[in-house]
Amino acid sequence: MHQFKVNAKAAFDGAVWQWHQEYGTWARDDDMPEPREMYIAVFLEEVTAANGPLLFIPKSHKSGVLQAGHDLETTSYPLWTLDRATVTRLAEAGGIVAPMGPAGSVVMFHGNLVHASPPNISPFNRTIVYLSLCAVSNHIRRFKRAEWIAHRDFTPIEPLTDDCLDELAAARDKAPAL
Ligand SMILES: O=C(O)CCC(=O)C(=O)O
Repeated sequence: MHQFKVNAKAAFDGAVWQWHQEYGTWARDDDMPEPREMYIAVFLEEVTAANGPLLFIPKSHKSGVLQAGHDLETTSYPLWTLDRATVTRLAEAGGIVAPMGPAGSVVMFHGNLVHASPPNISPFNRTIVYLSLCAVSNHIRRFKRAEWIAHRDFTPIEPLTDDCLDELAAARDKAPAL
């Protein structure tokens, strides 16, 4: 896992994320060899049309790594962002969708999928946890960004059993009350 982050897009103040591809940043900043990265988003709060949902351009991941410019100003996080002509061309072909759902919903998407999100002008917070993952053999080769942004522990993730949360809850229930 190369990155684990919490994007708290706060009510009224949550800011824009410009159009970009995840792998565009991993390739250019961190020298990840192949676009074999996946992104997992876990909604900690309900995501609606009003509170700054993610916006996806369906099938845009099939276009490979698109030309991009390094945006250090308009986002709270340096990103390799796509120009308007590219976004227009892709959106005219594939449309734009916003994955929405209640807290606990999970979205998995390819590292080359073009996405963005608008500001959150609503009175409702929109917190999403993101995991950036890729095959261990494809780990980043350049260590330019801070370790807390681009993790360098390449230990494979071990899957737990399907009922691991039940086991945890049972252990907790058995523990003596303090
Ligand atoms: O959380 C958001 O609104 C956008 C996040 C995003 O695009 C990213 O983390 O790359």
